[in-house]
Amino acid sequence: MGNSVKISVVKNILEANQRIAEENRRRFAEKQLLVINLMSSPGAGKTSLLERTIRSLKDEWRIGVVEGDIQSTYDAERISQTGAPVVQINTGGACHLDSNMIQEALRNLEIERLDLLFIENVGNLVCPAEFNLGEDFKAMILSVAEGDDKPLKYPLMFHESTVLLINKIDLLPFCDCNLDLIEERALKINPRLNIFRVSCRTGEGLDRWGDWLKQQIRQRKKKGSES
Ligand SMILES: Nc1nc2c(ncn2[C@@H]2O[C@H](COP(=O)(O)OP(=O)(O)OP(=O)(O)O)[C@@H](O)[C@H]2O)c(=O)[nH]1
Ligand SMILES: [Mg+2]
Repeated sequence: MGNSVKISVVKNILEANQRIAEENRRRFAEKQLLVINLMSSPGAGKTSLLERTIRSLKDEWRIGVVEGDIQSTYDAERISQTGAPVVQINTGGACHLDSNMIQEALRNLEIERLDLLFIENVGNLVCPAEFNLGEDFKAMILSVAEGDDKPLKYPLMFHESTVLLINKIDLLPFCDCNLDLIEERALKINPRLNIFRVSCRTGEGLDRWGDWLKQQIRQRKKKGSES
């Protein structure tokens, strides 16, 4: 009996989240805006990737960011240095963003002026993957220092993501981490993953990621306003 009550509460939360996510998705589609939900454990390199990506694409495309953190405006300040419009969400303890928080944040962002919106989720390798925000797709970062066993231990995020960026490859000489093994394990969970090996420190691999992203923005515009 106790169990069934608990299950139904969780289900309600996820259903409510999904409903608002669909509203967000319709709004994004109307504007033909590509929206990417960026997830990883704390410190894997989400903000560093955004800084690099914005700087290399900003002459061609208009990019905005929603920053999700438990507290502080530190990441939003980093992003604003690039000149991109940014809104900070503080979850006040929650370990993930939900679609309602995104709906609120959109009040402070002129999305009609954007081609691409990144949502940097709260650093956490588990919970963010459970909550759709209305994005076109999810992208995740795994840094080599976290170890090549992570797809085995945290499969949901790998399963839900369209993109896997393996970051900090400049640190490979100092880590016991086998990149081929990460890819093999991740692809077993999700064969459709697009995988990029990158370093946000040296810039290695980021051109390929940037080219792929530009292609996605163009495709989103071609697709028009269907969600
Ligand atoms: N060596 C190395 N360090 C990196 C790389 N990418 C990021 N870092 C460093 O890793 C640390 C964390 O990077 P962030 O970009 O802040 O990571 P994050 O995922 O946004 O962190 P949270 O928002 O706190 O979850 C910083 O000190 C970065 O300079 C990389 O490719 N190589
Ligand atoms: Mg960050």
